[in-house]
Amino acid sequence: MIEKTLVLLKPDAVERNLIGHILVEYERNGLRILEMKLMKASSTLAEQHYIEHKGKPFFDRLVAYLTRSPLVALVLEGENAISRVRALNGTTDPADSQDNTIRALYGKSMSENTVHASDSTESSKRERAIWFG
Ligand code: FUP
Repeated sequence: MIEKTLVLLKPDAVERNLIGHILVEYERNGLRILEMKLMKASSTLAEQHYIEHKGKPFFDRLVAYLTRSPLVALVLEGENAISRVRALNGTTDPADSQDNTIRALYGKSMSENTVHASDSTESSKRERAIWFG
């Protein structure tokens, strides 16, 4: 099934000039960039994006991280894009991520793990609406 997924190249990726390094991984795997923008996220946007984590101990740190400097938001499209992009990204904690995943290559820590990708059809729809209207 052809799917769309919402990806963020988070502030630590942009700060370290990793945009191109990360995009090449997606493009090389046949995923097409449908939308893309460099922007500084507001707290409101970051809180909406991570609403499922509201109230958790790491929530405020997560919002501060996502809003501290520009990020890249994009929509990727391809066959089984949602699960494929999650696999390319690797597990949430870069320390546990499989070799050659984006988080294993570039992730700094659990709280600065460089990339985000939607985890289901529903979250893809919700997150694409948040970032691209
Ligand atoms: P993922 O879907 O892999 O981005 O992971 P989650 O939705 O579980 O977590 C969202 C973000 O919260 C992660 F990118 C990292 C951060 N997080 C923490 O900082 N500490 C935690 O214990 C869990 C998640």
